[in-house]
Amino acid sequence: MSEFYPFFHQDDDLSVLNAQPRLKKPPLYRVILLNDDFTPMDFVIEILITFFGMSEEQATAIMLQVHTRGVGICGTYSKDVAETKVYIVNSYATQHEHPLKCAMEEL
Ligand code: TYC
Repeated sequence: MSEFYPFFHQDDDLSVLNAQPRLKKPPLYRVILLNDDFTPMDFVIEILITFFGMSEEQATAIMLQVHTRGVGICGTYSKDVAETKVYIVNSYATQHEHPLKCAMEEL
C-alpha cells in the first residue's frame, strides 16, 4: 500500500514544531503640513478642522506652529489613511490654487 491512510497507519512519531508567530505591528505615519508664504492662514485652519477633525483652537495652534517653525503634525495614522489624508489635502489646496503642501513620514 503506497498511499497514506491516516486511520490505517499509526503516526505516533509525528512531531509538531512549536513556533511563535512572527508578526510585526504595521508601521504608523505622521501626516505633516509644510509652511509657505502664500496660503492664507484661514485656509490652513479650515483644512485642519475639516480633514483632521480639530477644534478651531487646536487648528489655530497647529497652523501657527507651521507658520513659525516651518512644519507641524496633523495626526498619526496607518499607511492607507495617511496616504488618503495627504492626497485629499493636496488636491483640495490645488483646487483652490494655494501652494500648501501636506506630506507623510514613517514614525
Ligand atoms: N505662512 C502662511 C502665511 O503667512 C500661513 C501658512 C501656515 C501656510 C501653515 C501654510 O501649512 C501652512 N499666510
